[in-house]
Amino acid sequence: LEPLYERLREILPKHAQDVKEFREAHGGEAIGILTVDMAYGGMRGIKGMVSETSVLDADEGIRFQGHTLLELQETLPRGPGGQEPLPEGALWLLLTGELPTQKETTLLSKDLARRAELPHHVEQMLNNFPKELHPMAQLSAAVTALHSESKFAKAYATGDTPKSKYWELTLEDSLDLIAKLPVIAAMIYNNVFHNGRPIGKIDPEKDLGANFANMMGFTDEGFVDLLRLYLVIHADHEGGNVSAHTTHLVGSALSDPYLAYGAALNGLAGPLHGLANQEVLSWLTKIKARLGEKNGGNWQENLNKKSLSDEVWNTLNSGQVIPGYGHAVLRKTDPRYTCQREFALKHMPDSDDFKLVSMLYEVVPDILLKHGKAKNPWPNVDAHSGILLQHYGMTEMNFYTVLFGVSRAIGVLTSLVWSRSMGLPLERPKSMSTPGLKAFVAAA
Ligand code: NMX
Ligand code: MLT
Repeated sequence: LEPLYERLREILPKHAQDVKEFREAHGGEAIGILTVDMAYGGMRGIKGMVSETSVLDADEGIRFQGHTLLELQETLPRGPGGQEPLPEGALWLLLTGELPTQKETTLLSKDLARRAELPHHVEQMLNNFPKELHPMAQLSAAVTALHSESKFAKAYATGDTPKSKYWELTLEDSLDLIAKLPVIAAMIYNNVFHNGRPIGKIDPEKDLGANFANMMGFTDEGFVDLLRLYLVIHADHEGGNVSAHTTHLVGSALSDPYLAYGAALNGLAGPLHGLANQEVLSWLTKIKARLGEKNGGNWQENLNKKSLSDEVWNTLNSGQVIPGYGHAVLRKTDPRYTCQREFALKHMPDSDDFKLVSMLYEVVPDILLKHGKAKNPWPNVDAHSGILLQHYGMTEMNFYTVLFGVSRAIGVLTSLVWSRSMGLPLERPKSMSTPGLKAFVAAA
């Protein structure tokens, strides 16, 4: 992987110097105001951290190093016979800010295949977990246990590793972890849902998505391509979301990438964050059961805007959120939703599940607006992903967030590399108490 390292040895120190000069010239300039509501309101809208890999615009959606997802679908190298971008290409782009060539992407695929093996104790741990333990809990525990492999932690412990070396050690651990995640995920999938079926061997000639799909027992080219797309679009969503922010926060204590990402996965496992993809599928399943209740399970016959509106209102009136809708930053339809919709239009236009999801798209935003609470009534990434996986036979919905977890590592760990290269310090914002805030306001 020397070409990647060489490129980064040019790019990252130059960037760090640029940041140093920028801060010397403009470090004292204000970039926003803080209000009492922001302190109570989950810090929404506060520009309080730097993340170099991607930026989210409320209307346009995410850009990876300046590129929209649509641009990446057109420009990133694709897998053999496939039409979707390779996650390795996204990884290269997020790390360097440059679109990789096919050759560079293949180099990365081969390098990741080489790093994929798990230590025996992690395999043993995964094989010992009870099937009932949620796949996300298994994933986060296994990632944390990979701490035993950390080159960063070992080098730090020697006491004579200069700070200038931190980013390279972080990168080494990050690449190792990104390579091992599909193996861990496939073991969890096969253990929990397929009686411990062996995952087989990684093929060094294949890309990460193809190997990942094959280890879980999927060989259909359509599924492989979907998985590649899935791993690209979930990879990064700027720095403030729960999983990215957690990686940044824990990593800022110089905990190694395994410890930082293990913590992030515990946040991704929450229903308001990554678990929403599972919640969506379970909600759709309940809707279908109710629509089919009175006519022998034939829910399709009762699928219309009126019956769906009733379902949506029932969910809201029982005090639950509509999973897959709303967002803390986005104020329009998530482009990650749109590109999955395009995929469905291309590959499964006649699917009944797709019809259901499409009709919800016509019904839910108006209802959420009438309901009057959600600031964003439009669908996010999680509203669509489950039915695509169902279409290709991955029906086990409590595994879906694990796929998100395999992907998210690509963005947040590259961001961690950038953070270490800039020497960003321990994150430690100031908190206040309510009496303190009241006193502050009274004195102002
Ligand atoms: N259905 C019903 N109510 C909603 C929804 C929704 N989809 N979205 C927001 N609200 C409510 C929210 O619960 C809050 O109510 P209350 O004042 O009673 O606490 C109110 O609207 C204002 O919330 P917002 O400011 O619009 O949203 P916030 O930034 O706090 O939260 C989400 C963002 C994404 C957590 C929220 O929209 C939500 O719970 N959505 C459903 C879960 C989901 O799809 N999560 C996945 C996000 C993407 N991801 O992968 O991480
Ligand atoms: C994400 O991909 O992390 C979600 O859309 C949540 C967010 O950005 O806040």
